[in-house]
Amino acid sequence: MARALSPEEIQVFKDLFDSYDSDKGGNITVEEFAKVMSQTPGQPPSEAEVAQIVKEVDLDGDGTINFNEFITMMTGQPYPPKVEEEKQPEQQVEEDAEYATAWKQYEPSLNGSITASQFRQLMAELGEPVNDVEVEQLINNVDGEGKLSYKEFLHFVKSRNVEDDILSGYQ
Ligand SMILES: [Ca+2]
Ligand SMILES: [Ca+2]
Repeated sequence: MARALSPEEIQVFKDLFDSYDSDKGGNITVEEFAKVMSQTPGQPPSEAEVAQIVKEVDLDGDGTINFNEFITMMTGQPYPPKVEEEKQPEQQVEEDAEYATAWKQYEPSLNGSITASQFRQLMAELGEPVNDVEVEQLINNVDGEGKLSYKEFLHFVKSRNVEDDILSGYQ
């Protein structure tokens, strides 16, 4: 997942954008872009070359670079960031099926409960081993009987995956 830009970073891009957008119209035209290019050291690109760059960056096809297109060009990532697509229902069902299958090895009806040690084994088999603290919190706090229902289990693995997703966004 792409890292979100901080307000400070966006401000830096905004200042740069404004310096390109010499008539402050909110768009960088080919002419404005060529002007900036001609001020940078080295051989300035021809207007045709600049037009080609603008064309590649111009995602909405209006012939100029707006602020969002500008950030996309500078960062190489879509801006504003694409909203993560909701998980497809099919995928959701498959995932539940995987958990249900794993669960059924210990408790075939999905209506009963498993013990803490079964829960540990189950999670290890899913490739998501749990630590003592998690087991303690989950099993002893949920129903006070030292057992875990399928519903509690499902809730746990799902909320755990969400946390992983959030944390991995910062790695
Ligand atoms: Ca302009
Ligand atoms: Ca455009």
